[in-house]
Amino acid sequence: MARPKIALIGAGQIGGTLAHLAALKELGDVVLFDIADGTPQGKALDIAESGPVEGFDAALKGTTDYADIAGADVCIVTAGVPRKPGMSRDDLLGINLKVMKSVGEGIRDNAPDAFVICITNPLDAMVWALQQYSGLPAEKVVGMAGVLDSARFRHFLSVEFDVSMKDVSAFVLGGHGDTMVPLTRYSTVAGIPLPDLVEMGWTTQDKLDAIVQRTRDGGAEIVGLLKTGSAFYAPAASAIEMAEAYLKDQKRVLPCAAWVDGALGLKGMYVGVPTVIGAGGIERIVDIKMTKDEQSMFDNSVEAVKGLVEACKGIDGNLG
Ligand code: A3D
Repeated sequence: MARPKIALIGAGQIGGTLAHLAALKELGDVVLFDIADGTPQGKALDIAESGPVEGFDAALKGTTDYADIAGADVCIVTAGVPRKPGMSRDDLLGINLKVMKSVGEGIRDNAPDAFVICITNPLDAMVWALQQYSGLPAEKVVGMAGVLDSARFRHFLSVEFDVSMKDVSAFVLGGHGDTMVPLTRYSTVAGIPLPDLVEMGWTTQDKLDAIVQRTRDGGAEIVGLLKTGSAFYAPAASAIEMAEAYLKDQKRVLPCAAWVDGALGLKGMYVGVPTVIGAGGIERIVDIKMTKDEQSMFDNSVEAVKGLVEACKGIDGNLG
């Protein structure tokens, strides 16, 4: 059987890291696409030349021609611009919406059967626009944010508790922005929920609140340190986890920005929710129950996402 084909649209910081990880994990052959001629070709060749050392079997190709992504099984989209210090994700909306139009049309015309993972910010609005522009089925177009936000939460918790990150599971819902909702009740160490761990004296409520806030600000913390761009190692690893779940039909339960129509009281919108990813793409939305407080935080986040989608419609009247 031929190897799967993975198309990476955008060969910048995240795109290059995605290509490297996909090759190391032998997920398939990789096509790196970018409009900046030379960058995708250079990165593809550089990674391919690491193959004999790492011992992976994967072909890598860099291109500026959409025809080269033909028949891709997975497309991961990072095309656009990232944040600089002082910018919010929402400041990127106007520029990146135009990018989503050209990328959506490129995928529609060349890889209409792909599972598409969007990473470009502001995430929830961009994945919605990408689905609109590409016309692909909603269950095949999804945004990466929840896996990353949960990974940041898990990392901070594992440091606080001095336990392996493997034994910490965490749950972050809502839009990928300042209003995201880390759910402590559904986050655990080896199955023990965080509120119980506070009662057991493993941490204090104040420390837990600070970790929740640091998770919300996780992207800005990295932007502030790097000064020239935003996070790329953990975002790439997170998207690769989603791609692998699809390619290997793993039925992973992962939080993603997915199209929700009916579950969690929502009527047709993209927002971060727990999903099941398998060969069908987003196969299920996990319709969890929330407390009153959690619901009100989630509603607040949903409203923020709706505001961004309305802003997109204001820029391009053909959307919606
Ligand atoms: P960067 O290193 O600038 O790479 C972006 C690439 O996109 C560049 O190589 C550009 O040449 C290319 N590009 C621009 N326009 C087009 C186009 N029309 N077609 C194809 N390629 C194009 O950025 P990055 O890789 O650091 O970040 C990429 C995106 O991911 C940004 O929008 C970030 O804000 C976003 N991001 C999202 C998360 C989430 O958790 C959702 C995390 C980190 C970054």
